[in-house]
Amino acid sequence: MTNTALTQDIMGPGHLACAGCGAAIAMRHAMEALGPKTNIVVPAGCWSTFIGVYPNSCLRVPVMSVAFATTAATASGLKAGLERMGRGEETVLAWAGDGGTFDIGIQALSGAAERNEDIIFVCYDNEAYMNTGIQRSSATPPGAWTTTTPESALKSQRKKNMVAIMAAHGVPYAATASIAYPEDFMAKMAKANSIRGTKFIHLFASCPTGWRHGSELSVEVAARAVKSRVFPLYEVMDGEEWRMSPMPAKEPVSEYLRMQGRFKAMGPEIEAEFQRGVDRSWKSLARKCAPSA
Ligand SMILES: Cc1ncc(C[n+]2csc(CCOP(=O)(O)OP(=O)(O)O)c2C)c(N)n1
Ligand code: SF4
Repeated sequence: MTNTALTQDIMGPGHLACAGCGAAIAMRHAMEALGPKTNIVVPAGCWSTFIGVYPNSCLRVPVMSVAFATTAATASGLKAGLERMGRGEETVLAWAGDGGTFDIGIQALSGAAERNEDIIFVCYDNEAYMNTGIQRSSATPPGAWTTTTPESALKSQRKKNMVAIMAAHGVPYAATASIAYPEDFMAKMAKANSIRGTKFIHLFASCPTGWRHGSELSVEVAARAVKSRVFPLYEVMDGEEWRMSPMPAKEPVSEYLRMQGRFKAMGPEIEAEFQRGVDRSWKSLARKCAPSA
């Protein structure tokens, strides 16, 4: 898909992200789906820095930059304020990295989900704290190098299952998406926008700087994550109805791993364990998505 398919032009030129940044690509598609009546809340992270300095934001909608832990709380308050002003039909989009979602933002997000606040929360997941120099987060996959998991001590813990956590809150809508499948991502954003209550999108967004791959490979890396079932695409309605999105045939994880410098110290044993972990997660997801008898 080329940018000619994007008509709303809400994200203008001039952002300061690295070339090939998946999180930058993603915002164009998100805004295409949501339209101009959107208010965005962004915590500390790469997006809060590369968005530009007021009045030169690359986004042509209101944006609030907030403290790291407060994204969902601020988004909740913003929505309440808009409703009070008679602008309740406007969308509030919280847009946070994995550090700001899986780790530091999870308390406020859980609170907002429990209250079923009418917000869309997108976690652009680049699997580490990129803006402060590539530190491990609870979204970093096992076997990955980061500056806090050096080659001598690669990450061993599994990745937190954030969609399952949100589904356990019973939110009306939760889904995964990828920058490599923009039509699917935009359809999920539009669907989220049509539902009242808390919506959560877990978006896989490659980071050439932190993942150690060429900037021209960002979309291909993200596509291989889906094809190898490292990052399957699915939706969960009301925390109960799990549905797989259409996906390509399965590939082994080896090519996905080989494309990225962050996995280069892995070795065959850790790679085999990585593949087993992916297969286990897939089986568990397939069970949840299977129509009940
Ligand atoms: C309470 C608090 N702790 C730490 C920081 C420093 N900090 C700013 S951005 C950032 C990393 C954000 O990581 P993530 O949310 O994954 O977003 P990314 O940088 O990957 O876009 C950190 C640790 C901060 N601003 N506030
Ligand atoms: S470090 Fe990664 S996430 Fe941050 S701007 Fe660069 S490519 Fe994007």
